[in-house]
Amino acid sequence: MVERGGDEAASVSALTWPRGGTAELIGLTGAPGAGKSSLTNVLCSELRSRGRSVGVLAVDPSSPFSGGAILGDRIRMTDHDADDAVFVRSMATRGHLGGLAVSTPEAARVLDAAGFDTVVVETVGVGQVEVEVAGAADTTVVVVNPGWGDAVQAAKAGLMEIADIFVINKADREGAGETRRDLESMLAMSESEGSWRPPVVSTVATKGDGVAELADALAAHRGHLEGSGELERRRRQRVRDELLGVVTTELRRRAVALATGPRWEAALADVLSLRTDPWSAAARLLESE
Ligand SMILES: Nc1nc2c(ncn2[C@@H]2O[C@H](COP(=O)(O)OP(=O)(O)OP(=O)(O)O)[C@@H](O)[C@H]2O)c(=O)[nH]1
Ligand SMILES: [Mg+2]
Repeated sequence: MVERGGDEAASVSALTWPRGGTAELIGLTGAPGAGKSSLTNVLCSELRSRGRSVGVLAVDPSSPFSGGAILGDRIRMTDHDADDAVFVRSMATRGHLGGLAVSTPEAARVLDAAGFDTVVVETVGVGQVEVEVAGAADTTVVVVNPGWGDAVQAAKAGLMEIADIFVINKADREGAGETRRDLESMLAMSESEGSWRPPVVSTVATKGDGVAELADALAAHRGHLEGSGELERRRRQRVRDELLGVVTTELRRRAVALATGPRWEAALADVLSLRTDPWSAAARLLESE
C-alpha cells in the first residue's frame, strides 16, 4: 500500500507514525554492484547474533543507471528467510506518484512501527534522490570498492558529505590499501565541525570478514548521535523534509487534477493566442481551485 501511494498510503502513515521512532535507521549506499546487498546480508547475521531484529528495504534501481539488471549477478538476501526477526523487502518505486523520496521513509516507518530494532535501507548511490534517501538516516554507510578512483567517484556523487561510516568492500581485491589512503586523505581535507570522524572499515562481504567491525562502528556512531544531541537534530530535519515532501506530492497531485476540463482548456487557449501569459493564467486557475 505504501509503495502504491495515495490515500491508502496516507492511512498507513496515520497508523504507523505514533508507533515509530524506536528503530535505528541505517542508510547503506554505494555504486551498483559494490556489494551492498551482500554486506547487508552478513550484517543481518551479525546484528542477529547481537540480539537485534532487522528490517531491510532494498530500493530497487529501475533507473537507467541500474546495476542490478546489468550485472545480473545481484545478491538476493535469502539467508534469513526462516528467521522471523529479519524482514527483507525489495521496493521498486519508480513511476509512482511521490516516488522514492516519499515512499521509502514511509516504508521504513512501517518496519520501525512493526518493532524492528534496526532498519537498513539500501539504495544505489547514483542520482540525487537515491543519495538523499540514503542520507536521510540516523547513520549513513557508504560502500566503495578497491580500485583507482572509486573514492573519487564517491566524492563526485556527493557521498563524502553524507557518510558517517565508510566501508571498503571487496577488500580481497587489489588496491584496497590505496583506496583506504585515498579516503583518509579526503577525510582529512574535509574535516569539519563536529566531533565525529567517519571511520573506514574494510570488509569481504562474501566471507563476512570485517562485518563485526562494521557493527561496532554502527554502535559507536549511535553512541555519538545520542550523546551529542545530533540524533534529535537529524530526526527533526528528516521530519521537516518529509513533511515538505508530502506537501509537494499533494500539490503536484492537485496540479494534475487542475490540468483538465473546460477551465483549463480555456486558459490554455488564452495563453496560446497570446491574450494572456502563463503566470497570469496560472494565478487565475489557482485562485478558483
Ligand atoms: N570478491 C568479492 N566479491 C564480492 C564481495 N561482496 C560482494 N561481492 C560480489 O559482488 C557482486 C555484487 O554484489 P551485490 O551484493 O549484489 O552488490 P549490490 O551493491 O547490492 O548490487 P546492486 O544492488 O545491484 O547495486 C556479487 O557477485 C557478489 O558476490 C566481496 O567482498 N568480495
Ligand atoms: Mg543490491
